[in-house]
Amino acid sequence: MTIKPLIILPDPVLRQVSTPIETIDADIRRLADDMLETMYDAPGIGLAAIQIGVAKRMLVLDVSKEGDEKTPRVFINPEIVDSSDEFSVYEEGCLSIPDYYAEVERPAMVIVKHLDRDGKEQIVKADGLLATCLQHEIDHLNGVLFIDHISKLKRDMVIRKFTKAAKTRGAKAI
Ligand code: GNR
Ligand code: NI
Repeated sequence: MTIKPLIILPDPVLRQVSTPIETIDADIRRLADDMLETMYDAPGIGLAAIQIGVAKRMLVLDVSKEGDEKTPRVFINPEIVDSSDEFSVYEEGCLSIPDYYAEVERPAMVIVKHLDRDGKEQIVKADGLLATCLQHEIDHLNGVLFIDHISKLKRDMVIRKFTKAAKTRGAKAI
């Protein structure tokens, strides 16, 4: 397993729309393992493949509480098939936007259809942090970031700050 470097705002890679995974083979399972290792190392509670530069529709997450047993989960080609009319607000962060946090309102409950790492179709009914995290990660698969759900004023401020920081790092493609 390998810890991969994270793609950071404003890298345009984060705006790519990821493509469905056709076959779940050894390469895909290795990608899932690398994503989990990268997520735990960060540390974070979720990671989408595009955050390590792979535009495939896969996410990993572990929303287990600190001290409890680790519960790594892999979602391949996830789809939100239903969501509640009721909303909830969480303070969100993103490994691709380090050290920035903001409140985001999302449906409190979602039903997500996906394939597990064995290629078996699964349906999960999620609420609480799991619902928020799944929606945050599925957004990544569509090139959407949590800052797209906050005010334009705040969003432009964050993008400006990260663009300046990238320039001083000499990062490519900005
Ligand atoms: O580690 C993460 N924490 C988090 C907290 C609240 C809502 C969403 C998240 S996901 C984030 C990791 C990440 O960037 N996933 O894409
Ligand atoms: Ni994120």
